[in-house]
Amino acid sequence: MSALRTPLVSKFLLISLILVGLSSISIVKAAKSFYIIGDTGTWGFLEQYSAWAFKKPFVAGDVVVFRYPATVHNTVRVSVSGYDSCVATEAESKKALWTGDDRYSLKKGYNYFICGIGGHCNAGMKIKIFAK
Ligand code: CU1
Repeated sequence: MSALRTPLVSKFLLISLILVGLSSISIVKAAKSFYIIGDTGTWGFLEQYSAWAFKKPFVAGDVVVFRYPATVHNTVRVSVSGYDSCVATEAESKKALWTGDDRYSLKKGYNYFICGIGGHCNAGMKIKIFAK
Protein backbone atom coordinates (compact mmCIF):
# COMPACT_ATOMS: atom_id res chain seq x y z
CA MET A 1 0.00 0.00 0.00
CA SER A 2 2.62 2.53 1.07
CA ALA A 3 4.53 1.88 -2.15
CA LEU A 4 1.54 3.34 -4.00
CA ARG A 5 1.65 6.66 -2.11
CA THR A 6 2.76 9.60 -4.15
CA PRO A 7 4.99 12.24 -2.57
CA LEU A 8 1.97 14.59 -2.59
CA VAL A 9 0.02 12.22 -0.31
CA SER A 10 3.01 11.97 2.03
CA LYS A 11 3.26 15.78 2.22
CA PHE A 12 -0.45 15.96 2.94
CA LEU A 13 -0.11 13.44 5.77
CA LEU A 14 2.88 15.29 7.23
CA ILE A 15 1.06 18.65 7.14
CA SER A 16 -2.01 17.03 8.71
CA LEU A 17 0.09 15.64 11.57
CA ILE A 18 1.69 19.03 12.15
CA LEU A 19 -1.74 20.74 12.22
CA VAL A 20 -3.13 18.17 14.66
CA GLY A 21 -0.07 18.71 16.88
CA LEU A 22 -0.44 22.49 16.80
CA SER A 23 -4.16 22.38 17.58
CA SER A 24 -3.47 20.14 20.61
CA ILE A 25 -1.01 22.70 21.94
CA SER A 26 -3.55 25.52 21.61
CA ILE A 27 -6.21 23.42 23.37
CA VAL A 28 -3.85 22.92 26.31
CA LYS A 29 -3.05 26.65 26.44
CA ALA A 30 -6.74 27.60 26.24
CA ALA A 31 -7.75 25.42 29.20
CA LYS A 32 -8.64 27.75 32.05
CA SER A 33 -9.40 26.95 35.64
CA PHE A 34 -12.76 27.38 37.27
CA TYR A 35 -12.96 28.46 40.92
CA ILE A 36 -15.96 28.61 43.22
CA ILE A 37 -15.30 31.52 45.54
CA GLY A 38 -14.42 30.75 49.16
CA ASP A 39 -13.45 27.77 51.28
CA THR A 40 -17.13 27.24 52.05
CA GLY A 41 -18.13 27.63 48.38
CA THR A 42 -20.53 30.35 49.42
CA TRP A 43 -20.52 34.13 48.98
CA GLY A 44 -21.60 35.43 52.37
CA PHE A 45 -20.39 36.85 55.70
CA LEU A 46 -18.36 33.95 57.03
CA GLU A 47 -15.03 34.31 55.25
CA GLN A 48 -12.09 36.56 54.55
CA TYR A 49 -12.28 36.18 50.78
CA SER A 50 -9.13 38.05 49.83
CA ALA A 51 -7.13 35.76 52.14
CA TRP A 52 -8.68 32.80 50.32
CA ALA A 53 -7.85 34.31 46.92
CA PHE A 54 -4.27 35.06 47.91
CA LYS A 55 -3.58 31.30 48.13
CA LYS A 56 -4.82 30.47 44.62
CA PRO A 57 -2.72 30.51 41.44
CA PHE A 58 -5.12 32.52 39.27
CA VAL A 59 -4.25 33.36 35.70
CA ALA A 60 -6.02 35.72 33.30
CA GLY A 61 -9.01 34.00 31.73
CA ASP A 62 -9.75 31.82 34.75
CA VAL A 63 -13.41 31.89 35.74
CA VAL A 64 -14.58 32.64 39.27
CA VAL A 65 -18.06 31.70 40.43
CA PHE A 66 -19.91 33.37 43.29
CA ARG A 67 -22.58 31.07 44.75
CA TYR A 68 -25.25 32.39 47.13
CA PRO A 69 -29.03 32.40 47.60
CA ALA A 70 -30.07 34.59 44.66
CA THR A 71 -32.20 37.14 46.50
CA VAL A 72 -29.80 37.69 49.41
CA HIS A 73 -26.62 39.05 47.76
CA ASN A 74 -25.18 40.16 44.45
CA THR A 75 -21.75 40.76 42.92
CA VAL A 76 -20.33 43.93 41.42
CA ARG A 77 -16.99 44.17 39.63
CA VAL A 78 -15.43 47.38 40.92
CA SER A 79 -12.25 49.43 40.71
CA VAL A 80 -9.67 49.48 43.49
CA SER A 81 -11.34 52.57 44.97
CA GLY A 82 -14.71 50.80 44.93
CA TYR A 83 -13.09 47.89 46.72
CA ASP A 84 -11.42 50.09 49.32
CA SER A 85 -14.48 52.29 49.93
CA CYS A 86 -17.16 49.61 49.39
CA VAL A 87 -18.90 52.00 47.01
CA ALA A 88 -19.57 51.01 43.39
CA THR A 89 -20.02 53.64 40.69
CA GLU A 90 -23.38 53.86 38.93
CA ALA A 91 -21.86 52.25 35.82
CA GLU A 92 -20.41 49.40 37.89
CA SER A 93 -23.71 48.90 39.75
CA LYS A 94 -25.63 48.64 36.48
CA LYS A 95 -23.55 45.58 35.62
CA ALA A 96 -24.19 43.85 38.98
CA LEU A 97 -25.08 40.18 38.77
CA TRP A 98 -27.82 38.70 40.96
CA THR A 99 -28.10 35.10 39.75
CA GLY A 100 -26.68 33.29 42.77
CA ASP A 101 -24.24 31.67 40.35
CA ASP A 102 -22.38 34.74 39.06
CA ARG A 103 -19.43 34.06 36.76
CA TYR A 104 -16.60 36.37 35.85
CA SER A 105 -13.58 35.86 33.66
CA LEU A 106 -10.50 37.26 35.39
CA LYS A 107 -8.46 40.00 33.77
CA LYS A 108 -4.69 40.12 34.05
CA GLY A 109 -3.71 41.93 37.26
CA TYR A 110 -6.02 42.78 40.12
CA ASN A 111 -9.75 42.05 39.94
CA TYR A 112 -12.04 43.50 42.61
CA PHE A 113 -15.56 42.43 43.51
CA ILE A 114 -17.97 43.49 46.23
CA CYS A 115 -21.51 42.70 47.28
CA GLY A 116 -23.49 45.79 46.32
CA ILE A 117 -26.20 45.41 48.93
CA GLY A 118 -26.06 48.08 51.64
CA GLY A 119 -23.63 47.22 54.41
CA HIS A 120 -22.60 43.83 53.05
CA CYS A 121 -19.23 44.90 51.64
CA ASN A 122 -18.31 46.66 54.89
CA ALA A 123 -19.27 43.45 56.71
CA GLY A 124 -16.65 41.56 54.66
CA MET A 125 -18.26 40.72 51.32
CA LYS A 126 -15.40 41.92 49.17
CA ILE A 127 -12.63 40.13 47.34
CA LYS A 128 -9.39 41.13 45.66
CA ILE A 129 -8.03 38.56 43.20
CA PHE A 130 -4.69 38.76 41.42
CA ALA A 131 -4.42 36.95 38.10
CA LYS A 132 -1.07 36.44 36.32
CU1 CU1 B 1 -24.46 40.68 50.17
